Amino acid sequence: MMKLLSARPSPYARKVHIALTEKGIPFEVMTEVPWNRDTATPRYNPLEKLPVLILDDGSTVYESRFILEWLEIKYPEPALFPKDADELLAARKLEVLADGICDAFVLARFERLRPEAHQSQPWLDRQLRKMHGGLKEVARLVPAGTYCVGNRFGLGDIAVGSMLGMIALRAPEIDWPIRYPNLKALYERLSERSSFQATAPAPQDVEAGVV
Ligand SMILES: N[C@@H](CCC(=O)N[C@@H](CS)C(=O)NCC(=O)O)C(=O)O
Repeated sequence: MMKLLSARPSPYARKVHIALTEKGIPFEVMTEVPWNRDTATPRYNPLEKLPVLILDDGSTVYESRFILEWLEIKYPEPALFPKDADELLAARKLEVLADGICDAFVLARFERLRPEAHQSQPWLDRQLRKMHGGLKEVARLVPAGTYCVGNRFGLGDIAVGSMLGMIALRAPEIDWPIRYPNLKALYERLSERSSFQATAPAPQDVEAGVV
């Protein structure tokens, strides 16, 4: 059976977990803290990041966007990528934005872990600006009262939903549910799905700093 190397707070791993669940593919979860000294992550991905999909023959697929594409090619039904070209591009754009917001959060988080005297406020401001700018653009692109693209659940919802869940948990001071009622309604709708309920993010203890 396929294995998913995952971390409980990771929005990138959540995307893959949701896609596997929605496609009904049997898999086992291996929960890791990629920052810990004893993590297995580098054994499966030389870039030392999760999520990683470990296949039955021992080969591996990593990088959440690529994993979702790999899954769509290998397990086309039920489709999570829109068939219409413009809708597919719209969903992929939302994924670029959602992942980019998560990337900015990660950069800010590690900056905040540095000794206070060494932290760069301009760098922190820059990442926060990207998060706010990204959310504003996602809110502009997501229609009110339905799924992200083409009235059907799919890639855009997986990416945007995973990102919103991460912001809700890790950056609750960002007031996106008040500012963007369409995103709030979308997140509530997505949270009713069992694939979202089964993958709700949770913090993990990181034993050391960066090793
Ligand atoms: N672009 C990557 C990002 C993955 C990522 O940053 N994962 C984090 C966990 S949330 C990680 O493993 N970080 C370890 C590292 O960057 O060395 C993806 O979409 O898969």
